[in-house]
Amino acid sequence: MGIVNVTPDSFSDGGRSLDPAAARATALRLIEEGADIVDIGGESTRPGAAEVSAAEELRRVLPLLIALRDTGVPISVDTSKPEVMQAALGEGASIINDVCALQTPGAIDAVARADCGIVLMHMQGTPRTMQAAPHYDDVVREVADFLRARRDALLAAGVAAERIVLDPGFGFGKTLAHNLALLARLDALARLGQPVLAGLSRKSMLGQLTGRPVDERVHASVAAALLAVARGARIVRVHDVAATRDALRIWAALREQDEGER
Ligand code: HH2
Repeated sequence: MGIVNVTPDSFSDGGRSLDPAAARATALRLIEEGADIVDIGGESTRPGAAEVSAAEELRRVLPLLIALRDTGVPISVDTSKPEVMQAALGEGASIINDVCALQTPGAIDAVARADCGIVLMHMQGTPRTMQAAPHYDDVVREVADFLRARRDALLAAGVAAERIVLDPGFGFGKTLAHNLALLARLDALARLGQPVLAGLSRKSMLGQLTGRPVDERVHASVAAALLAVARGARIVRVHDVAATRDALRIWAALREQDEGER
């Protein structure tokens, strides 16, 4: 899943794709590099980011969604607002990616009757407050319990299980230790029975581990994506599609070799 943030303030690529032509060029490059899904975001979720109205989010997201329709690549829209979900689905979005796991009133209704995929992500707190003092007694169990409950709420609303993807929400109300525990035990989330999505690309945990600024975290991001897939992630949300695909190709070739020898 390649990321295009149509925002002035995203932590790694903010401001780069605000212009519609630049956004389209970025998305087409990601598709060319091998993205199977393009995820469009119109509101930054970084800690302390400014809130954006639904009208402004739609003004940012819809033109790019429409411009990418003829590529045939599934488009995901990263939003927590039911109005944006509904409008995006009306314009052909295939997936709704919600960092609030459809907890906003009206969000489940906005997606339930569409035929879209749904990404449910875990976050402790809100983007404004989430990094203040994240606390868990057992982060893996608590994240798994939350995602299971949200999945069950969707099933109860009539959403087919095949439509639901779960995401631990790396960096969303988590310390480095919490993020590492979740990455190490991604298999526990995969055992809930839904595909798992991992979003680690360029995140601050990689900066904490390498000492590198956000624009120098490509290698760390590729390593993290690879490890996430090796531990059960089925979708990786990344800024650097070509580098990630290359790494995954090598991993897949080795896995086939291992299986052939067994
Ligand atoms: N991370 C970000 C945004 N959306 N969605 C899912 N499902 N999983 C994630 O880990 C995730 C997400 C944050 O990264 P980015 O989009 O690069 O930055 P910003 O939120 O500042 O636009």
